[in-house]
Amino acid sequence: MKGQIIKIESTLYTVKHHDKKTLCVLRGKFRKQHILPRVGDYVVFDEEKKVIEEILPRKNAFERPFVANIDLAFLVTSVYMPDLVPILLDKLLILMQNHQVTPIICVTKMDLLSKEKKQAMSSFFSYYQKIGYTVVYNDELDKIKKLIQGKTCVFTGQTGAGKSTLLNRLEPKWNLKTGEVSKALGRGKHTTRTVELLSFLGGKLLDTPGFSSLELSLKNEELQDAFPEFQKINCPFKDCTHTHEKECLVKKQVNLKIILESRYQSYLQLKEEVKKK
Ligand SMILES: Nc1nc2c(ncn2[C@@H]2O[C@H](COP(=O)(O)OP(=O)(O)OP(=O)(O)O)[C@@H](O)[C@H]2O)c(=O)[nH]1
Ligand SMILES: [Mg+2]
Ligand SMILES: [Zn+2]
Repeated sequence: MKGQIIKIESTLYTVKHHDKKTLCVLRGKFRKQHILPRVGDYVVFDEEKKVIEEILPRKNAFERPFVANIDLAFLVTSVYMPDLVPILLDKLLILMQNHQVTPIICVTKMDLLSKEKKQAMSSFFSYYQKIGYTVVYNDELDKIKKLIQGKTCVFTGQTGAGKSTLLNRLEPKWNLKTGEVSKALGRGKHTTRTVELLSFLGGKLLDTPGFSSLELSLKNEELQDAFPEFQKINCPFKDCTHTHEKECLVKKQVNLKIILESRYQSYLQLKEEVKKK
């Protein structure tokens, strides 16, 4: 029988087949082969013996959190407490694209900003919309529900950004634990620890303790593709790195504020990281 792993607790795997959940263990061969099933994995399992026999081919896989077969990632991005970190957002966008996951930028805590700051943030995020990303605000529940339908989705982002809070708003019965930011940050711990897929609107949702951008190991060529707004620009020098070149049109657009300064800074920082490797 085929099912999807929706939860892992030490050596126990919850496998879901239609609406039925079976608590399974692994067949010994997995440990020998050093392959471990992840949440999101589609598996063949023996319903009577309650053993997982086989892992089916994956669309994608992540190490932290340890998940597979993700379609959509909500990059939950807080504008205040915790503050916005543009490079973190840019890195997550690239990480998701590299794993064939569609990223959705989901903005939280706009209600905590003054009118001026709110305007500045809105224009920051409309830049991302302009270059082709989907942006939603965490009060746009209907829009978010439409995006989720039929997909396996993850909610990721800084600790305290409001992932669990948003999930609870989508489905109050989940009653996920949410944290006081100051405490959560002070302890340096996440409120969300276990990884579990929750069924919702024919889709599945995953509240995570945050994705690790450590998994982002880019090659130089990939970096050029990672910033869609740079790709359209034809610098006079064919292999322009958009760094030291005098005639660089990307730099020109940064100066003219057509390209967002923080996007260019992210690019430069990632370029340095690529070089170091
Ligand atoms: N004012 C305001 N507070 C919010 C909003 N979203 C979340 N919060 C608060 O922010 C705090 C942290 O929210 P959580 O949902 O626990 O954050 P999380 O992203 O799940 O954090 P971890 O599980 O630690 O990764 C809670 O006190 C929430 O009430 C928002 O849009 N506006
Ligand atoms: Mg949480
Ligand atoms: Zn250039």
